[in-house]
Amino acid sequence: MDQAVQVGIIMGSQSDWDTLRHTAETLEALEIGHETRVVSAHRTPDRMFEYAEQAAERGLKVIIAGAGGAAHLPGMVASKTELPVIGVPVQSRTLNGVDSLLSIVQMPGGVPVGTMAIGKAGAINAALWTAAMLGSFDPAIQARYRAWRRAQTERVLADDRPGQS
Ligand code: RP5
Repeated sequence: MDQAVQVGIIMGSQSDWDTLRHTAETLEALEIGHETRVVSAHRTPDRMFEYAEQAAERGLKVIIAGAGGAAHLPGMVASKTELPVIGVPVQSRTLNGVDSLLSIVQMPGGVPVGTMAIGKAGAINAALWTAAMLGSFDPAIQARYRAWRRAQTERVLADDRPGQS
């Protein structure tokens, strides 16, 4: 069954894919339609503005934007769309992602970005937070999200001996 694309996953560089692929994989597990694009705030600013300006009319409901270092992509996209924007700070090589986190989280009042944790955890949680939000309006997504969380709990309960699995 074709899924309507509801979520745009964008990232500042090809090198961010190793982090943002966890967002895509989690959305796939939840059967939430999404697209992935490299859109750089600094190297392709015109593409960034075009993407942000057209996202809502193309039917997207949420934009997840990952970037590292001077991570301006989530904030700049948020400045050009009323869609909810979630920022994923990529773990940078030089400053371990603290630079990315601070660049994304410290938005001025009036232009919100929902900021996740640095790296893989943030990438997964961006997808789960999206499922929680879309699930408020879509019972099928909410049921899949509930099942995903339940399966996680069962996995942890089933394996309480560290170092065995
Ligand atoms: C940012 O610069 C990207 O989001 C990436 O995390 C970082 C480094 O990019 P590359 O030099 O690896 O292309 O814009």
